[in-house]
Amino acid sequence: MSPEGEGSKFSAESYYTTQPPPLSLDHDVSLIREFVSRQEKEGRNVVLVTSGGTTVPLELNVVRFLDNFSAGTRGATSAEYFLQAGYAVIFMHRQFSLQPFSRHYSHSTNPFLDFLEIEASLNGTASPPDICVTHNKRRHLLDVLTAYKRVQAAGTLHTLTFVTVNDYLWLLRAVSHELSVLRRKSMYYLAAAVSDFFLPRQKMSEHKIQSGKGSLLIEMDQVPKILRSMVDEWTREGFVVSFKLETDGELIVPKARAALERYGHQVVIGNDLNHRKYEVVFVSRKVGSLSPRASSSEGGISHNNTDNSSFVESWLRINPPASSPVLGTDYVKEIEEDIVAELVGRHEQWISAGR
Ligand code: PAZ
Repeated sequence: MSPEGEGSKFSAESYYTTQPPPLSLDHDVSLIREFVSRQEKEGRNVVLVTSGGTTVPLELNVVRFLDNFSAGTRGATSAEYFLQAGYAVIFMHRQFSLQPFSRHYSHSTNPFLDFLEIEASLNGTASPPDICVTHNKRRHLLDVLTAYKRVQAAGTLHTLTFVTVNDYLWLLRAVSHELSVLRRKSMYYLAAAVSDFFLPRQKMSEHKIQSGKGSLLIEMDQVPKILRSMVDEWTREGFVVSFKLETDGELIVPKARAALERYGHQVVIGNDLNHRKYEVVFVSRKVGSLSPRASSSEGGISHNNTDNSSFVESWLRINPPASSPVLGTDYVKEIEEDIVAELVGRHEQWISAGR
C-alpha cells in the first residue's frame, strides 16, 4: 500500500519515512565520514561514482527479484580515470558487479587464469612448480597493478556496496549528506542503472510466493524521483552528473533535457543501450542560461545546438575496438577516458565559478 493510500505516489520524503534503512547504514556512514574528512584535509576533489544495477525483491525472505542488465562497466572504468585525474573516489556499486582495476580480469573474455603459466621445476631439483605471468600479458598486468597499488597507498578509493534499490536509495542520501561538506569540490556521477519500480515493504509477501494460483500479477510502485531532493537539499553546491539510458535513440536528447529542466543539475549524459561504449551525448544548459541552482560553464567538445532552446548537446564518439587498438600493445581506447576528461574540465570551471 502506498503511504498516502491506494494509488498515490511515493515522494522522496514518504519513501524514507516508510521504507526501512539497510542494517549496515550507520557503519557505512561512519567510514564515509572518515574518508571524506581525510580527503578534505588533503585538499582533494571527491567524486561519488554509482555503478551497476539494482534488484527489486518480491518477497521479504527473498527468493525472487527483478534485476537489470548493468554489469557496472561504465562506473568501474570511470572510477579508474577519476583516480588517475587525482580525484578521491567513493565507489558505490552493486555487490559483485565490476570494480576498478580488478575489472580488467573479471570478465569471461579476459579470464585471469589465462594470464598465468606453470613453470616446471628445473631438472633434477625437487622444488615444486612455480607460477609466472604469461609473457605478453606482463606489461598490461604491471600497469594495472601499479595503478592499483598507488591508489591503495594514497588511500583515495573507498568502496560501498548495495544490492536492492532500497539499499541504493538510503546509501545515496547518506553519502550525499556526508559529501556535501566539500561543497563545489564534490562531484556526483550517477551511472548506476536504478530500477524505476519497486515493491514497498508493506506490499511484500513474507514468504516465497506460491505458484499454486497460476499466473502472478504484481503491481509495483514508482521509485520516487530523488534527484530533485538531491540537488536542492542533500548536495549543496556539488556538481551533479546523471545518466540517461534509452533504447530508442530519438528519445535520448529530449529526455535528457527534460531531466535537466526538472531537477536543475549540471549535466545529463545520454547513451543508447547498443552504442553506449562508443557514443554518448553531454546535455547541459547553455552558458548564460541559469539553472535553478547556479550557472554552469561549458566544456571543450563540439557543441550541437540546432534550435534555440536553453540546452546544448555535445556528442562524444570513439571508434569501436576492432579499429582502435594500437598495434603491438594491449591498449584499447575506452570512452570513459574522454567522458572523465570532459567532466574534470567542467568541474574545474564549476569550482572556479564559485570562488
Ligand atoms: O553498467 P554498464 O556499463 O553495462 O552500463 C552503463 C549504463 C548504461 C547503465 C549507464 O551508462 C547509464 O546510462 N546509467 C543510467 C541508466 C538510467 O537510469 O537511465
